Amino acid sequence: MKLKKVISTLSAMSVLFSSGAMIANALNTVEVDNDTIASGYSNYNSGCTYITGSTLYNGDARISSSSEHGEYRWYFPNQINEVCTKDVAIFAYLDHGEFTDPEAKYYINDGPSKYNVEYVGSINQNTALRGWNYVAKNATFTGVSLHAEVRSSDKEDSRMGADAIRVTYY
Ligand SMILES: [Ca+2]
Repeated sequence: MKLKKVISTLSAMSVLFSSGAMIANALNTVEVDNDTIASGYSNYNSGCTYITGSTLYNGDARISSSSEHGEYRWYFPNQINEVCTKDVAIFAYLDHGEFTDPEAKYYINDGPSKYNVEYVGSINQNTALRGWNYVAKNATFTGVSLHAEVRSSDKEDSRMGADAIRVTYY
């Protein structure tokens, strides 16, 4: 294989990986959107306002105030039981001009209490792609998992957005 071909193959692989398209042997993928009355999701938020807009996933999202700490929990429709160490990857749907948190932090529930959470990674929402973004993956010990969570970094003049989220165990 010529060097040029190798390089183009490698860069294609890195594009696939960074976009999150390469999730080999995915065991379980959960996608959850916001807590509209019609959605059936019993999500939780603290310090987040409900907004609507045409670029948002299903036309809605939550956003934190720039002067207040914001948190948002997406509850899964079914409890995930992966009682061993698993890699978990988080993807976030972000497409709104006011999602500007430079370090929105994502967590995964990994125990019976809602306070059992493990940090997975962060993303700069201000420079994120429009649409689905790969946030991070991490090896977690998942006993039972009922939700994913995002917390604002509380950096000055920034607002954390919470739209749809996708969590993949593999
Ligand atoms: Ca939404």
